[in-house]
Amino acid sequence: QKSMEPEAQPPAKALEKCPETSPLLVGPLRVEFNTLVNLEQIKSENPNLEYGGRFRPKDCEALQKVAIIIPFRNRDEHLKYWLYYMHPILQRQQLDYGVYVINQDGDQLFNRAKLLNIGFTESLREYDYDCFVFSDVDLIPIDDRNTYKCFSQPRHLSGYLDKFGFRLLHNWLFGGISSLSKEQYLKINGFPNNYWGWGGEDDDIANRVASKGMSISRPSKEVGKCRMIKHSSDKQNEPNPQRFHQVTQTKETMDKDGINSLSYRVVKVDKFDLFTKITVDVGKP
Ligand code: BGN
Repeated sequence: QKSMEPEAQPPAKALEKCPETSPLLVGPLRVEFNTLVNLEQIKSENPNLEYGGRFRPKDCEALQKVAIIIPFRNRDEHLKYWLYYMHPILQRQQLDYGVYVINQDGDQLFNRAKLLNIGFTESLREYDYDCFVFSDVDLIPIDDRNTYKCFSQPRHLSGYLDKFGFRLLHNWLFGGISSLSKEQYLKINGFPNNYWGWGGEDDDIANRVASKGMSISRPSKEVGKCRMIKHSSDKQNEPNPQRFHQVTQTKETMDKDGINSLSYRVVKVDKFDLFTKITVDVGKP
């Protein structure tokens, strides 16, 4: 029999898990890059963010802890659009997330996949993330049902780009935005570290996924459309002439080149309101 006496305050109840599908989603979005956005405006429109670009839903326990990794160099204008569009979307998706901009120091050839490996490692030093979304800075989904989380197979979130007439170029395309759980990422020994310049590294990752018996999942075309910010090609990110050969060697190289061979130097960590920026020396070819 329960006593009628007033009881001592019970300890704070653990939050219930968030639902499988967030009730906050709105579907198709208007995305354009003609109106300039500024950081103060983005900050005031996202009052629930925590320092360093972190967020977790306050009414329920997020289903996944997601580190969003953005390889970066000299694209501040693009990053503002990314933050402007993505923070509201990610909050509606009820994710426990953090945004990590991995900034390649110096002016050597760009190395996207190595920056992604660094993002994996550095984000895990901060928090026990279980899912990693790797996103180029110039890509925005135009439907918030395209959830930035992990699935039972590695996922390609940007299969239907405006740049390609919203058509999937081919079935093993894996560039742009992708997600892998910690387990999936470790199973393929992370990403290659030796693709310097543009192209091929995503094909290598797709080869790794296939060679470990996994497949690439995607949202439907209705949900999976994305827009890319138009830009001229970057200096020091010219197409890598070795990529055609490199992608034929994945099976031989993947066990010795990846997260198990990653070396770099952190130059600087900046915690901003909307993101964490980690500037790194990735070395040179
Ligand atoms: C492919 C590139 C990818 C890029 C897509 C879309 C190569 C290697 C060929 C063996 N791959 O052709 O890296 O994501 O185009 O732009 O060039």
